[in-house]
Amino acid sequence: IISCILGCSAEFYVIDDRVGLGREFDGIGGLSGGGATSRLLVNYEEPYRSQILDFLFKVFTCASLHILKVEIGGDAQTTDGTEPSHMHSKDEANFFRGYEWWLMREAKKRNPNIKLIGLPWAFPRWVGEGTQWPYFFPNVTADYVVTWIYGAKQHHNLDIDYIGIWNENKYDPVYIKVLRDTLDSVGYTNVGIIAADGDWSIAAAMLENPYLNDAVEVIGVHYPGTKTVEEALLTEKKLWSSEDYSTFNDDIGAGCWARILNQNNVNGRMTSTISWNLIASYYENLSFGGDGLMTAKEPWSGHYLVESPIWMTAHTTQFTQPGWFYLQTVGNLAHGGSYVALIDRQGNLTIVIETMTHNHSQCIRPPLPHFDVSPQKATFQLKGSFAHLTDLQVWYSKLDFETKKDALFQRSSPVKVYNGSFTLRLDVDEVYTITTETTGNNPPFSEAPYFADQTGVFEYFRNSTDNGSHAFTLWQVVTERPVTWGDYSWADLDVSCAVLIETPITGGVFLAARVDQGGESVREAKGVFYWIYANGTYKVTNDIGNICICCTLNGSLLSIHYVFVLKCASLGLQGYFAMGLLNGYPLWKNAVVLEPKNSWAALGTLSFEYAQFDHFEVNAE
Ligand code: 147
Repeated sequence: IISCILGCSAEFYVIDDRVGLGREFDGIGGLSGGGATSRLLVNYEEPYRSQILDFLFKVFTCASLHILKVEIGGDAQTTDGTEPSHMHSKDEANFFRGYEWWLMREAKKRNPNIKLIGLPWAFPRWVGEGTQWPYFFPNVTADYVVTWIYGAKQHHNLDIDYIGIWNENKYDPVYIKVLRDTLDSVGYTNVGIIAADGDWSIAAAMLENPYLNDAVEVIGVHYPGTKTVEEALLTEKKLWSSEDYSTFNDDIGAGCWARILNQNNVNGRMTSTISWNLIASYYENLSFGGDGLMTAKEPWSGHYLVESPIWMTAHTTQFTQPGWFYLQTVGNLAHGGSYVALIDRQGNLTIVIETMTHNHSQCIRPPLPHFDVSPQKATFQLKGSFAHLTDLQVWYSKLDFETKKDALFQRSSPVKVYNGSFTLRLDVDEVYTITTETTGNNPPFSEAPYFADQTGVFEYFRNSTDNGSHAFTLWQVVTERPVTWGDYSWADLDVSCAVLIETPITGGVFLAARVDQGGESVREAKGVFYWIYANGTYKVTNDIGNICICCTLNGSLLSIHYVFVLKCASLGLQGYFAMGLLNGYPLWKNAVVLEPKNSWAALGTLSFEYAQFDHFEVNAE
């Protein structure tokens, strides 16, 4: 954020709530299913599984999603696997199959206000009465779907907010009406119908058919390419991109996601965008591998990846909520990119700006028409309720395709607002959130780049007493000596370890005790070092270098000659005296150690070489 250098001129953008509000914002979401996209997540062990769920759902933490959409399992293959139905046959029901119930519960735990959506991709054969058509007996299908909503409440205390028809398939106005009536008849009047999770064609039908129009609360389309159609606008219904993205989650995927999150509203008046998929938790060589906001496909190792689309999500989700309103003053930037502004009508304002370039923001579909984006200066003029603001919080990302060193959801110093306006110098492939909200949170980036703490912990700190050039400091936050790893007070002890030297003749390993230095000064460490060499000799030194304290410097060991098997070495310290064993055989003893008196135990190698260690044990008094 830089003020103008001579000669540059900024374009002006007005942010004003006096001209009236735009559409109500319904939230950003992720889709589990369609199908089996979360399959591996459920097998992660703790704490990893909870960490992943926090990254997705915990409020003001990373993705902080507003919406979770799940597949209503239909016993059929639906892209990356099968999800089980709650009713394999007409006269049985089980609401504990699969993992979507569990996922919805976990999401609710982390965000009680998260909106839940269910949508069938497929149905068990009995629902179609033996056909491939679920609308022959609309009551049967409606009962089947409403039973799922009932089971969610009854067995998991989950309130489903929206229900869909049949993913990317034909809809039937009669079925939609029957579904609405069935929902109402059992008291689910608050459950809204989304239709038809395909193209925009239902909009024209709604204009013709008042019953259909009444029954549908949200027109949900897939992969709209940020555009809408005239009929959809004429219905005056909520318009959602109820499935979108489906792009590999590298930085181009992040560019796609950042662009459509803004432009689905700017160009298409849509008020919700839902990512297929929530999390890539399926084997990568299945269809559309890696097309999730993050990746967790190795439950056996616990490894998972928080990919850049998670941070693009945070730019909107951490500073808005469903029920906020878009302002009418949203739009495109003069030199490419877009901005949206949202308000909560209680004084809070969030502006999200993106400048994604064409080649760095292509989604899987539809094809993206050419456009240009170039660096630009943008002056935002705050009017109406926001004219009086004096400073705003700033969050920043840059997808850097040249250096590959991204800035992801970084907090910057607040921007000063002078006479209602502020100016940003925008480069390409960036996202800015400019907001009154102070709740933003970026937990995994508490450390400054390249610093590796050795003693104490140094965290990024927002120094609120200094709004000038020191608004962000590095803050040492440990104020008491921690219960350290290892025991700094170890004095009299036995250390033992099975060791395997892999380098013949020149290789070597050590076991040590009373080691008084680590980190940067480890080269000056003193202690008792018991060295074992591949050439069949050993040595005992008082430092990590070579001050010998044991006279058998060149002592030859009968059995130590390099062999590729583990040998058991032990080192014993008692007062001023040290002794060493190899494979239980006392090799040396009564070596005198005056200093240091106590400290860490350690193991290591003679040089940068392969060696193996097993059963490291410390027995201290
Ligand atoms: C969607 C499905 O709804 C998802 O379950 C998942 O399969 C996703 C993967 O990208 O795709 O279905 C579509 C498949 C193809 C197109 C659009 C949606 N298409 O070719 O336009």
